[in-house]
Amino acid sequence: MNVKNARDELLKKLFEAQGNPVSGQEFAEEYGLSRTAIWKYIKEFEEDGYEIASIKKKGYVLIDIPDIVNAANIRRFLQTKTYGTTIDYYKSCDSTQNLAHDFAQAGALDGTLIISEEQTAGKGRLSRPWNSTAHKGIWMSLIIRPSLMPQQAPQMTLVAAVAIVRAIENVSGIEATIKWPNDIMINGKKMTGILTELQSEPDRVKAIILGIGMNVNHEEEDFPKELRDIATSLKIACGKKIDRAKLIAEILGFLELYTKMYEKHGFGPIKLLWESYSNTAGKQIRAVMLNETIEGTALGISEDGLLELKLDDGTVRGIYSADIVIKD
Ligand code: BT5
Repeated sequence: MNVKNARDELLKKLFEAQGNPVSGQEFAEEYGLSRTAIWKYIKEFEEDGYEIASIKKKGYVLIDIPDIVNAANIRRFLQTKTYGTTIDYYKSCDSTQNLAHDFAQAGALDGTLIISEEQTAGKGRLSRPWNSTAHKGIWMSLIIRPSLMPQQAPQMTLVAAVAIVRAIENVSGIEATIKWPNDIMINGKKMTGILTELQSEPDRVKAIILGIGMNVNHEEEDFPKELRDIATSLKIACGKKIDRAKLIAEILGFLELYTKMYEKHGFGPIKLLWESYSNTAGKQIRAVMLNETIEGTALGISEDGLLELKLDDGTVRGIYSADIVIKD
C-alpha cells in the first residue's frame, strides 16, 4: 500500500469509527508505518480543518469534519461504480476544466473527478467568465469516456441537467428547472451552469469533459453586484446550508445512472425526463446565436437534443446552441 492510500485509509477509519478511538499503534503496525508517520497524518488532517482528539492509550477520535469537498468527504456518501473512483482535489486552481483537459489527454480514467474549492479563471461557454467564490459552491469537471459518437456529445449537457436537478431535489427538496441548454434555474435565476467539452476522433468520443458550476452556500452578498439579479444559490432558495460533499456524491450517482441509460437506450428516455423538468417548452423565446437572433415559440427538444423553435411564419427551426431569453 502506498503512502497516499495509507493516509486515506486512516481518515476513512476515523470516519467509520463514528466517535470511537482509532489506535495509532495498531494502524501503524497494520500498515508497516512508524508512529511518527501516523502523527504526521493526524497533523495534516488538522491543518485541513478536521478536529481530532488524542486520547491517551486509546487513540485518535474524529470530532468534527470541515466543510471541504476533498475526496474523503465525498467518499463518505459516494455509491457509484466508476464515477469519482479517482478524485483530484485542489484548494485553488485557474479552471478545473483546463486541468481536466490536460488529464484526459494524458489518459485519465473514465469517471475521474477534478474539483476545486475556488477557481481563479472559471469559464463558461465561449470563454465567458464564471464566478467561482471559494468554499461556497461546487466547481468541478468530470472526465467521462462513454461509447458515444461525437455528434451525441452535446446531449450530455441535457443528461447532466437531469442528473443535477434530481440530485438537488434529493438533497434539498427544492425543485429546480432546466433552461435549455445548460442552465439550472431556481425562481427565475441561474443556480448552475454546465459546460460540455469534447476530445474526439472523427468517429469516436475519446473523452467528454463535463464542467459543472453550482452556487450552493452563497448569500446574496457573496455574488458580485453584476450577478445579483441573475444568479442565485441553493441556500438562498431553501434557507439552509447544504453539505456540498453529499450533493456532489448524489450528482455523480445520477450522472452515472443517466449516462449509462443514454449509452444503452439512446436519448428517448432522457428526453422524457428532461421535458418534465424543463421550463422552456411552450414559452415565447428569443434565441441569440453567434450569427443571428431569432424569436418564436419553443416547442420542445428533438430526438437529438436540438431546441425546436416555431417562428412567426410557421416554420420550425432546430437550434444547436444559443443563449435563450424567455419572454413571458
Ligand atoms: C455556463 O456558461 O453556464 C457554464 C459554466 C460552467 C462552469 C464550470 S465550473 C467548473 C468548470 N470549470 C470551469 O472553468 N468551468 C466549469 P454560460 O452559459 O456561458 O454562462 C456564463 C454566464 O453566466 C456569464 O456570462 C455570466 O453572465 C453568468 N455567470 C457567471 N458566473 C455565474 C455564477 N456563479 N452563477 C450564475 N451565473 C453566472
